[in-house]
Amino acid sequence: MTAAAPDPAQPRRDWTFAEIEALFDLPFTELLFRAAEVHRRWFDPGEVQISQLLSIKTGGCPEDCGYCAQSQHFETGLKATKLMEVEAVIAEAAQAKAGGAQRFCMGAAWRDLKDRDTPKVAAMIAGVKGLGLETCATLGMLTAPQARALKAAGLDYYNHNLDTGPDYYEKVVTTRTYQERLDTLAAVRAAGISVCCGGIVGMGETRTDRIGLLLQLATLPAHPESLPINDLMPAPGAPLAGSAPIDPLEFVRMIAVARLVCPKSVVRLSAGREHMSKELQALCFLAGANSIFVGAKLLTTRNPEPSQDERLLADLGLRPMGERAAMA
Ligand code: SAM
Ligand code: DTB
Ligand code: SF4
Repeated sequence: MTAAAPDPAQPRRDWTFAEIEALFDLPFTELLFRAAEVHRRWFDPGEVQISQLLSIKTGGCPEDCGYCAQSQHFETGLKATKLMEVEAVIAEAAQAKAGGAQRFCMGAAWRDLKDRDTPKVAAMIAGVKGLGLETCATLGMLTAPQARALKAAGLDYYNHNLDTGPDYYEKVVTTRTYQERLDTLAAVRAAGISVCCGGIVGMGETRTDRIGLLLQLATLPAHPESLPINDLMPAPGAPLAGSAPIDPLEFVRMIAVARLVCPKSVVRLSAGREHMSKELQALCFLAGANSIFVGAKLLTTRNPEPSQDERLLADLGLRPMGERAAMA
């Protein structure tokens, strides 16, 4: 019996380290050209998906992620808060929608979701969904029944990042394993929730670690529907805050290679735009990024002002994803 031919309509999931390394090694303009070509094959390159974040429970997190302002292991000066009230979250989501957000992502500084908090979070999800927004949450680890409960409440996406390559992971966080991240991703996928999974660069990792992260993402049982690439937002007091910043062209390469290895994923130019020039962001869109966070705040750190982002999208001739279809 001969093996079934690969389906050209489906993205490859058999990438190797050497193949991804070879993409990084391409001359910069050749890499961008290829990524831009693939971007056009799967998406309208004039469109950008627009998400907005809200921290529904800030700080005091028991995990020790070395990049994070919200870990209780470090003195970052951040004030911890309790889980927000449902009505307050829905009011913030309504404002986000009025400001042009298509998806509303609720983030909590938790290691894992507690069953006692699930009904309240489910009510937030149902309320946000009721406004006509796509819903996303990032609440730490989930069990399979919790993932099903969130799906039943109307959760469209779950964000759970692998953060970096497996070899660098223990330099970044010691309170959980890579495998635990993969287990939550499997529970999310099994519940029928779309997966938002990516990582962070600029944490002192090497290109080998960045290739390691993309290799993991590109060989998951299914590619993430949403793939955020975050540039570290240094949180004073967090151990990785003093990492040497990533070279801007290397950041663009990371976006371009993500686009090539996960061609159908919506690649988000995620945290870090606040310190990026509009020219650098333009290169990222050319390299295949097609999503951003809007709103002056991410979870705890700054994002560009809405007026600045409106200007950016207008200057680049980019429009919100699906807007043209919605008007037709
Ligand atoms: N506590 C949950 C977790 O870690 O899965 C959800 C919230 S956590 C803040 C969501 C993601 O934000 C992290 O996985 C990490 O990739 C990203 N992140 C956190 N702090 C960051 C920073 N200072 N710069 C860039 N990305 C960051
Ligand atoms: C993701 O990949 N990036 C977002 C979202 N998913 C949850 C978080 C960025 C956080 C940046 C640091 C902060 O604001 O605390
Ligand atoms: Fe906690 Fe998430 Fe921050 Fe890690 S990234 S310390 S799990 S809030």
